[in-house]
Amino acid sequence: MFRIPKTHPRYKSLMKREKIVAGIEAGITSKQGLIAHGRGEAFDYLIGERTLPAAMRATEAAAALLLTARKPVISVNGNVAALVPEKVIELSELLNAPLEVNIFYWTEARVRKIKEHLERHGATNVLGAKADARIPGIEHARARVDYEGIYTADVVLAPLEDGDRCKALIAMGKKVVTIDLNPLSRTSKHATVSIVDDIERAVKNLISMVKEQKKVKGALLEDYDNEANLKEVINEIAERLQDEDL
Ligand code: PTJ
Repeated sequence: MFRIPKTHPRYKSLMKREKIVAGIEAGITSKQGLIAHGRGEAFDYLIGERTLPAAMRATEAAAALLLTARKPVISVNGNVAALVPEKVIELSELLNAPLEVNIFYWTEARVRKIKEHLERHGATNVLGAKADARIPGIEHARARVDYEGIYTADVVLAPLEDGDRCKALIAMGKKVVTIDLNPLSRTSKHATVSIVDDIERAVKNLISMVKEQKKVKGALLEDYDNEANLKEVINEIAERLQDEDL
């Protein structure tokens, strides 16, 4: 990894790049993952590299949905595995939800490497290698899922997801929580709950909220409207840009 001094004003952002590059070198992240990361960075700049109030409300709703799920599953791709391996494992343990490796740029080797990478970080229940079921209506590799995992899950947490698969999972009757810095993406629009935030910040917040809500069991979901929340995100970004001293 390239050494970035902690005093660099863009330390956090540069370290994320280093993790993605290391993921590519380890055969975990796809080269296309770099491009996706760059798009995310651009949105994060507009957002102000912090969690927006609307994203916090979405995270609360997501925690409630995941805690009340019968069978939640967390989908992990090459970017997620490179950026937040420990955090997705912690969340998986708190929710009793298995991790399932599910990638768009599918190769058998990459599925195996992501699984081994998560196991090296302490994961004990990583699905995705069987791929013994298919999500109907999708022709690309992300249709390949484990029957005992995503195929029979009622709620899927699918960060940095593909719009097609999000739509297809919803068509199967599942609820989908996504984390995507782009509030205009097809995934954000189709998901049940879209958290428009950076994956590191969002998973950290989700962990805290799952811990809090485990005690209270609120009815946070009743008033949640994803479309309205995405509009709120866009308003908050626009307000920030108007107020910004350029
Ligand atoms: O590992 P694979 O083969 O499954 O490939 C993973 C990528 C991410 C390359 C693949 O799913 C892909 O091409 O995704 P998209 O369609 O580019 O969508 C990724 C979305 O994630 C974009 O809308 C980005 O803005 C967003 N994004 C990128 N980095 C982050 C992010 N959202 C949250 N946190 C990030 N750090």
